[in-house]
Amino acid sequence: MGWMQAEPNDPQLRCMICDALNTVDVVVCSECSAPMALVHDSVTQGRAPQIVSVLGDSNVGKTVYLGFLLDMLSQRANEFEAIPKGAYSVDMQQNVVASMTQRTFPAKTAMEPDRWHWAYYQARKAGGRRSKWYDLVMPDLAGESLAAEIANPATYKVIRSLLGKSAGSMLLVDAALAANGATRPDFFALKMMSYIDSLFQTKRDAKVQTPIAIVLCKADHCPESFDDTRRFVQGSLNRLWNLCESRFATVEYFACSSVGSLAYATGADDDGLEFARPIPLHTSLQGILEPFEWLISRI
Ligand SMILES: Nc1nc2c(ncn2[C@@H]2O[C@H](COP(=O)(O)OP(=O)(O)OP(=O)(O)O)[C@@H](O)[C@H]2O)c(=O)[nH]1
Ligand SMILES: [Zn+2]
Repeated sequence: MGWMQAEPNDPQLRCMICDALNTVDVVVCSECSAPMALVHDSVTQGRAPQIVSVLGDSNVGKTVYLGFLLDMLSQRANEFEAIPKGAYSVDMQQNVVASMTQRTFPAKTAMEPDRWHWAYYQARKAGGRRSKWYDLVMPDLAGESLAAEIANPATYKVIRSLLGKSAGSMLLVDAALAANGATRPDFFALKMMSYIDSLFQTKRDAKVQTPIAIVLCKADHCPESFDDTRRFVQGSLNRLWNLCESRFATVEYFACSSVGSLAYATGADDDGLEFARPIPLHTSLQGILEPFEWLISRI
C-alpha cells in the first residue's frame, strides 16, 4: 500500500488528511489530530477512501444530521448497504440515537479536532455484485472551528486539508432561521462557499467541479422549503444562491428534518439567565438520505 507508506519498508504512515508522517503507534496525527485509525483501516482496504465533508455554522444540526444519516445507512434504508470500519465509526450515530431516544439533542461538538467524531464507512446501493462500493470518511466538525478557519485561513490546518481533499461536501444551513428573515445563515454559507471557491481556484472563469449539496436543516419549522427548495433558497438565501450560480458547476438543494414535534422546557443556564430548551418529542426523518444519494452518485 505504497500510497500511505513513506517508503517501502518504512514503518511510518502518512496521515490521510494532512499528509504528515507519523510513527505507526500514534493514535491521532501529530500535525492535524485526525485519528490514525482511519489510515490503518484504509491500508487494510488497499485504496484511498473518498472524503465527504459535512459543513455548516454552529448549531445548524450537523451532528444530528450525520448521526441519523449513518444510522439509516446501517439499517439499510432505501436499499443501501453500509459497513462501519472500526468501532469509532459507530460512536457518532450511537450518541445521536441514544440521546434522541431520551428526548434530548446531542451535546455541542467540542472545538478541539482530537475530540471530533470521525466515521469511516463502506457503502453501496444494493443492486447486484456490480454495484460500486464507496469508501467514505465523514467527520463531524465543530461549527465554531469552521468559523474560525474561514475568518483566519490556516488556523485549523485539518479543515483546510480536509476540504482540499474532499470528493464532495454537504453544506448545512439553518432553514428555520433563514425563513424568519435572519441573515446569519446566508452570510455564513456565503463565506463557506467562497472559502471553498478560493481553495479550488484554478482559472479565473472555470467553475468549481466538486459536487456540493446544500442541505436546509430544521425544515420542520418551514415546510414550504420542502415544497420548492430552490425557490426557498433563491428567496431566503439569495447571496448563497447567486454565488452557487456563478461559481459552482455541481450544486443541488435539499430540505431535511429529523424531528416530528418539539416541546420547550424553560430553565436557567450557569449564569442564571432564563432560556427555553427544545425537547424533541419524537424523531421523524425526512429528506436525510436524498442529499447523500445525490452526492455519491456524482463523486
Ligand atoms: N426543529 C429542529 N431542530 C433541530 C433539528 N436538528 C437539530 N436541531 C436543533 O439544532 C441544535 C443543534 O444541533 P447539532 O446537530 O448539535 O448542531 P451542530 O451543527 O452539530 O452544532 P455544533 O456542534 O455547534 O457545530 C439541536 O440542539 C436542536 O435544538 C431538526 O431537524 N429540527
Ligand atoms: Zn494529519
